[in-house]
Amino acid sequence: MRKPIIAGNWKMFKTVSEAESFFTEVKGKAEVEGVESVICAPFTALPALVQAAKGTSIAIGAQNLHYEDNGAYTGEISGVMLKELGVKYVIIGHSERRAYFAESDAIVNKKIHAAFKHGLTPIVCVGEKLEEREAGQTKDVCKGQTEAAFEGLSAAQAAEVVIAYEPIWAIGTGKSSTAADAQDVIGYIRGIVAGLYGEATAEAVRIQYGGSVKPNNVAEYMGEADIDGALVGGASLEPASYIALVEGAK
Ligand code: G2H
Repeated sequence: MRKPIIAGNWKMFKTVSEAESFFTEVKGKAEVEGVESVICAPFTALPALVQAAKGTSIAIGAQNLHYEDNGAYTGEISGVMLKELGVKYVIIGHSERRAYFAESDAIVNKKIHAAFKHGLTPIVCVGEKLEEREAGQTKDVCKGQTEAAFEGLSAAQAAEVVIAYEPIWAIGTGKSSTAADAQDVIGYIRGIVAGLYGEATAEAVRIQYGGSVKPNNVAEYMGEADIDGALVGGASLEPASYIALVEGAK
């Protein structure tokens, strides 16, 4: 049985003090038996959140890492640094990183290997652009991104990966994929993993849907056989909304 996982992706929102007050409000509430609750915050807020999350079941994640451990990479943060902080998850290959920071499939793959090297669990984003969807290329795009992401991973590592299927046209737009359409693509992605590693690994991999998930639609997605949770941006920023998302994933 795969444990559902709700991950808030705060993107470039919240100062340290804002993050601390958010956490005070969700502590004990965004903690639901049988659901994994993860907050992926800006780097600056991670130390305070890791401290605040001690003794709770809420895990803390970063939104990016560099694939090298250290070096002359001005402005970057490595897996070594995140691991020492006590961060558990790291989002890799979000479409905003791919679009605005030129992250290729090859870089995404290197970052996934770096995450595993340092005991971090990667949340790997895949998904098609609007024009790709309209051209009927959704599954081909997801296949290419998934196969490139998993290149060189062992079956044990592959089983640990969390995939987030995020159709780019649905991100922050208020337009969400229907649960049935999301299930169709996510079931297909699980089949890609089965082709690479076999059925047992594919059954273990958790695949989230992401793109305008809200408290009022999360249960619909969770009702689908292959959807194991959600990666949520805008609706994860308010404590009451985040709590409702975690409760909705039961
Ligand atoms: C997609 C998602 C979070 P939102 O980027 O990863 O954001 O829920 O605001 O569409």
